[in-house]
Amino acid sequence: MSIRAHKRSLTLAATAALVAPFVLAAAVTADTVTAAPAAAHGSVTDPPTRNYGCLERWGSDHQNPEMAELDPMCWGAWQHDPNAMWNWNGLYRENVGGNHEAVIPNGQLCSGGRTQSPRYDYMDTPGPWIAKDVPQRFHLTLTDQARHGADYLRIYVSEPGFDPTTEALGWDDVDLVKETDPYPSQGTYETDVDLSGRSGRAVLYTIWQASHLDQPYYLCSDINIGVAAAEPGAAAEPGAANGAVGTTATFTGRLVQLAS
Ligand SMILES: [Cu+2]
Repeated sequence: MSIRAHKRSLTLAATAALVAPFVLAAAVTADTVTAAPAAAHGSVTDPPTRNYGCLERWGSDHQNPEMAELDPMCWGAWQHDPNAMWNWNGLYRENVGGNHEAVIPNGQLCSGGRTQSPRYDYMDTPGPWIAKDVPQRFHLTLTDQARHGADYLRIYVSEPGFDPTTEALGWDDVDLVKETDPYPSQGTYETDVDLSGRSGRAVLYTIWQASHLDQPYYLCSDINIGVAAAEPGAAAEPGAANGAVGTTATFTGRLVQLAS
């Protein structure tokens, strides 16, 4: 990705600081039709990554002091560097050669090995990140504003004993769930994720290997497995809730507002 493209994203973010992410995305796209074809990038938007979740919940209200109590990890993230949220789609490295485990140190998986440090460093911080309730089998969506294409999405889940509220994610904390086939250039890449047998809190870790050049993205999404309404035919596990359900529900109105 070109430096110029990144500068443009930053400028837009600064001038549109109070604008919902979908509006911002539209502005970037419109601005770049006649310029660089790939001015924005992408991320897993459902279940949302740590920084995308903070943008969804607080992008239009990021100076609200109530965030410190309602959503302390997002509060910390905004204090650390607001550009981690405005550039929710830029958490990547380049020229990794597929050697993800060699390049990304343990404890730094959620920041892509502190890529563009210090912008995304806070994503590695253990703590009570708001987790999305998901059934054991759910649908993952990666939004690619740049239409880079994907060589693959490689999806891991943290092991049952891993506690993201006290530990930073390492390679020995995750199990590979699936690796997808390539996707052609398009706006979203969707795939089903099957976490049968799992319940409770976990980190979903997605590596998106973009196709336009060697540009992998490293994406942590916090989830509560088996808490949400199950898909037809599958039984929910109401006992798996760990207390985050009420907090998540608090944000429903805000999410609807941002998406409209
Ligand atoms: Cu890109």
